[in-house]
Amino acid sequence: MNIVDVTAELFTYKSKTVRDSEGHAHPGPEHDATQCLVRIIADEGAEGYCFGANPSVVEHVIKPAIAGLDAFYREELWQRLREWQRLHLGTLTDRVLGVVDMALWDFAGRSLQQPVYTLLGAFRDKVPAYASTMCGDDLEEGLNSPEAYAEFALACKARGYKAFKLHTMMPPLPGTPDPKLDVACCRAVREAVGDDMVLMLDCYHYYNREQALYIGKELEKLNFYWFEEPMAEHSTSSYVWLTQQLAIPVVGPETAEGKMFTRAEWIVRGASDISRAGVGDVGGITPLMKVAHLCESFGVRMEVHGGGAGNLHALCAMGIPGEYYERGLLHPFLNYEQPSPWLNALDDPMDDEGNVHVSQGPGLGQDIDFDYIREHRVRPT
Ligand code: XYH
Ligand code: MG
Repeated sequence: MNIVDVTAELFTYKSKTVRDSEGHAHPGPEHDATQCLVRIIADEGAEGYCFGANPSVVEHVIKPAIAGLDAFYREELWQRLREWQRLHLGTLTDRVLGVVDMALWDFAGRSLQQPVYTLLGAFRDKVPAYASTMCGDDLEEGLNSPEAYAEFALACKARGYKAFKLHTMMPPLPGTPDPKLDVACCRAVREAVGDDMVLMLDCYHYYNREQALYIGKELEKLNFYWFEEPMAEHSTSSYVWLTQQLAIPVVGPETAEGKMFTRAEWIVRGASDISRAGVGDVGGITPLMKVAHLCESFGVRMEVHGGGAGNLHALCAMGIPGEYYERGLLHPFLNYEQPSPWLNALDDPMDDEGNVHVSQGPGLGQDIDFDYIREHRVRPT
């Protein structure tokens, strides 16, 4: 089935999530936002979908690169786009590449009437989730103190989560970054939820080695399960040093560019105990499975970064499981159980036991509200 068109439909929706100057998400006033539906269309009418990217990169980079090629040849298409990234890095980011790759997986599943995780080679159909908080804030009643984190952790435990990851308070918040405040939040959560809840910390990303070591040692006293991204991930040697100093598993890289190549180097150098990757970091399901198989070959665990249908399908096809599904980002002010306006159902429904169930629908299994998208489409001027 040859690709005859790749389209990008931009549409508006109401959002209550805002970004701070560093790009971290927080609850905020309702405002107009846009989302993009990428559609891959083949010559026999079959289609595949994924949300993200933007009309310009689809029109000027993606479509010229893959139109006319066989939509089932995902490895050929992914390698071709990966090579195009070298001189299109400003537009063809790994996040955009991921959207195209996931649309191709969705295409295959819809064409064959199979969920993507079964095409990958199913291993399980549900995954334990951890509650992944938004970064801290200074909102009244928000995630603004150690006590607030403790209260929110109790609410997540009551919802059914068996694990809870703090993203703590960090710049541009006044008085941050503060290693002692990070530790105080972690201690308050541990004291509130007791010893049986699995806890992780994902703190400010640019501490120095001394600060990271201090936090890591305190987390060991609190029996935290992993310690994530405390320093700049471009300093691999700092992570090698930290990983050698700590008993608590160090997790990474999450945001360091370089796809499975970077993950391979981190494993060989012992820069972390648990590897990390998500469809947005490495360019889709295709490379995420390459990372999973790389980790399996080295006996290294890999935790998947971020939620969403693509990450969930990959998690359901891993022989060495990424242990958890990152469900979030959560905040006391936001109702995560409410699907996005363009979906009729959540991609990641969670039962009372804290397990997220992958869709049995074809492809990525997203229950897309095409009427909503049509009614809210941004007309090209
Ligand atoms: O730092 O705001 C951020 C990222 O968006 C972060 O929360 C990311 O999801 C993450 O670190 N997950 O583990
Ligand atoms: Mg992280």
